[in-house]
Amino acid sequence: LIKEKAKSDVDKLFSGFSKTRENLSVVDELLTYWNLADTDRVLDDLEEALLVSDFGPKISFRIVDTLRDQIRDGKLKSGTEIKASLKRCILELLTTKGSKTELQLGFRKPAVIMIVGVNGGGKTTSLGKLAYRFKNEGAKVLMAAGDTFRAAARDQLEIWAERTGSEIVIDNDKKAQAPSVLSQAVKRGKREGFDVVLCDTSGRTVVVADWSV
Ligand SMILES: Nc1nc2c(ncn2[C@@H]2O[C@H](COP(=O)(O)OP(=O)(O)O)[C@@H](O)[C@H]2O)c(=O)[nH]1
Ligand SMILES: [Mg+2]
Repeated sequence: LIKEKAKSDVDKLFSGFSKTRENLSVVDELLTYWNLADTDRVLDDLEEALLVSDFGPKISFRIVDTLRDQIRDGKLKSGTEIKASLKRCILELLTTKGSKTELQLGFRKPAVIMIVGVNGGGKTTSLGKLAYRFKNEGAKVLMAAGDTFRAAARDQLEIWAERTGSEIVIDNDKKAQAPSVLSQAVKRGKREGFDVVLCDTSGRTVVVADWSV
């Protein structure tokens, strides 16, 4: 019964985040059978569960440190209390706004942002999120489809441009080269008074030497 109740609590908190919820279901197991002697192991596992659920290292460490302090001070004596405290920590993070959430574009127009990183690391998705954020702040956004390696990458970026109401520069030529697409985009950004040019790239892999911008 306790396990079921705990599961429904966690489910309520994380409904809508299906991947995250799946990863966090391990927290249920961890805390249901928690006892004081297991604290270090359980907190390590909890930290891992938070990390794979996209909480980010800084936030995950902060949450686990808070719980560790509360356990050490005798404020939390059962798995249920730890779970309640975990919920409070997460809710607090979600509801308190940081003071520095505003994105700084710098003084030159357009600001050029190039997203780089390993293949599949979330570059294009992050670019879409940035575009959404900049649009909401009233900026005129231009995207540059600099991932010329994967044909589908352009389509993926086009969808983000539509979703966010951004303009996009694409070179549909099969032999299109990333530097040429990006330079076309920056030139257009200058000419047409865009506030920001968001450059997508193909990232890099160790096995394909020239798969990079
Ligand atoms: N869980 C999770 N998945 C993400 C996140 N960002 C992107 N993804 C997923 O990771 C996969 C690769 O993302 P994509 O943006 O195409 O990566 P890219 O190859 O670096 O451009 C996609 O299935 C995305 O939905 C994130 O922050 N969390
Ligand atoms: Mg991509």
